[in-house]
Amino acid sequence: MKTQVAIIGAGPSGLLLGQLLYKAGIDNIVIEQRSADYVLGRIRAGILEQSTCELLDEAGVGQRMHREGLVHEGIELCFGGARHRIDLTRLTGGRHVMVYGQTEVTHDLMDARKAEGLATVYEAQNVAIHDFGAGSRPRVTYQKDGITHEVECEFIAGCDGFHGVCRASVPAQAIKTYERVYPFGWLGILADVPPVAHELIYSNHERGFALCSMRSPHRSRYYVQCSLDDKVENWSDEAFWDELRRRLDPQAAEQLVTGPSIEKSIAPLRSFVAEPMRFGRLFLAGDAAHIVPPTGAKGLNLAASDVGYLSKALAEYYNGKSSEGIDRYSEKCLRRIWKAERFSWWMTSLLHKFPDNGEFGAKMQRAELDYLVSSVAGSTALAENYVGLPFEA
Ligand code: RFL
Ligand code: PHB
Repeated sequence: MKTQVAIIGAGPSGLLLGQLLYKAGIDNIVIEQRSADYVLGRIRAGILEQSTCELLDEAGVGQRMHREGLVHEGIELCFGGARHRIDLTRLTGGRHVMVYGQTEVTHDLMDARKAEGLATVYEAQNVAIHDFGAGSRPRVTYQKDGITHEVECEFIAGCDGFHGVCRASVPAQAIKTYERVYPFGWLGILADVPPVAHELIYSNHERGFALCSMRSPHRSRYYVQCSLDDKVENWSDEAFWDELRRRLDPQAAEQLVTGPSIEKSIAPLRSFVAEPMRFGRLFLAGDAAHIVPPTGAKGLNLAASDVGYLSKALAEYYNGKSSEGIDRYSEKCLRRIWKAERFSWWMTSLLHKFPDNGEFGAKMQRAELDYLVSSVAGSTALAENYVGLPFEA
C-alpha cells in the first residue's frame, strides 16, 4: 500500500486530521489498533471550544453538532455553599463553548470517513513505524488476520494517544518530556437524568472537587475527586450520588436528580508535554504529545488545534510547495499547548483538595476564588482561557 500521509490512531485527532487532509486533496490512511466500537465506547470529553467547532465545520462534519449540541455562555463556580456565575460570553466579547460529547464527534468523523470511502484499518496489531528520519522514506507495518501489511508513505502522523507507539519510537536523546502527576483522580458517571443546572458547575469543597456536566438535556455527566487507589467497585451508584450531593450548594443538592449509572470510571490526572512534536517525517498530535488534567476541558480542544495546524502545514507543502508550515509546526503548537497546560494546572490547583496543602492552602484557594468572582480582571482571565485562546496565523 502507498499513501501520502499514514495516520496512526482513530481517536478524534487522527480522524479529524484524515478528514481535513482529504478536503485538501491529500491521500491518507488511518491505522487503529482497537475496533471502532471500542473507540466509540470511551466516554471522555464533553466541551468544545468555538475554534474546535469551526474546524469540525471546515472538515464538513459539523451539521449534527449544530443541531444537537448545547451552546453554553457561562459556567458556575461553587464554593462556601454558594454558586457564582462566570459569564463567558460577556467577558470574551461574544464567544461561547459547545456541549457535545467526544463520542458524538468521533461518530460523526467515522460516518464521514465511511461515506467518502476513505481507507481505515481497525484492529491492526503490532503497529510499528520505520525510517521516519529526515530524508528517509517512511513505512508503517502492522498485522491483521495473521498477515503482515506494509504502508509506504511520505509522512506519518502520530495520533495514537498517550500510550501509543509513535512517541515511544523516537530516540530518547531526540525528545524531552515534562510531567506532573496529581495525587488524586476523578470518578465519573454517566446517567440518563436531567442535568442539575443549565450550565456546568465546578465545585471546590472541603471533601474534594466535584463537577456537574452533561451530554444533553436528558443525560448528565458528573465527577467527584477520589483517591488514586480508589476502585470503581468501591462506589455503588448510591454512594456516588451521596458524595456528589455533599459537595454541592444546598439548592443544587436538593435539585439533583439521581438514577442508575450507564458508565462509571476512574481517571488519573496528569500534565505532560513532549518536545518537539516533529521528528523528520513524523509528527505527533493530540494526546500522543501532551496530556492535561481534565479540569480546564482542554484535551480534545488541543488535539483539534494540533491537527488544524498540521493539516494546513501539509496542505501548504503539497499544494503551495512551501515547507514553512511543517517546519514551524512544533513551535506553533507548543506555544498554544503550554498556555493550555498552564490553565489546566491552575484550574486543577484552584479547585481540588490537595492532601499536603493543609488549612493555609485551603484559605489561599478560597481567597483566589473570592477574588475571581468579584474582579472583572480575574474572571476575564478565566473566561478567555476557558473559551480557548486564539490560533496563530
Ligand atoms: P485518543 O482519544 O487517546 O486516541 C488515540 C487512538 O490511538 C489508538 N492507538 C493506536 N493505534 C494504532 N497503533 C497503536 N500502537 C496505538 N496506540 C493507541 C488508540 O486506541 C486510540 O483510539 O487521543 P487523541 O485522538 O489525541 O484525542 C485526545 C482526547 O481523547 C483527549 O485529550 C480528551 O478526551 C481529554 N478530555 C477532555 N478534553 C476536552 O477537550 N474537554 C473535556 O471536557 C475533556 N474531558 C478528557 C475529559 C479526558 C478524560 N479522560 C478519561 C482521560 C474527561 C476525561 C475523564
Ligand atoms: C465532561 O463533560 O466530561 C467534562 C466537562 C468539563 C470538564 C471536564 C469534563 O472540565
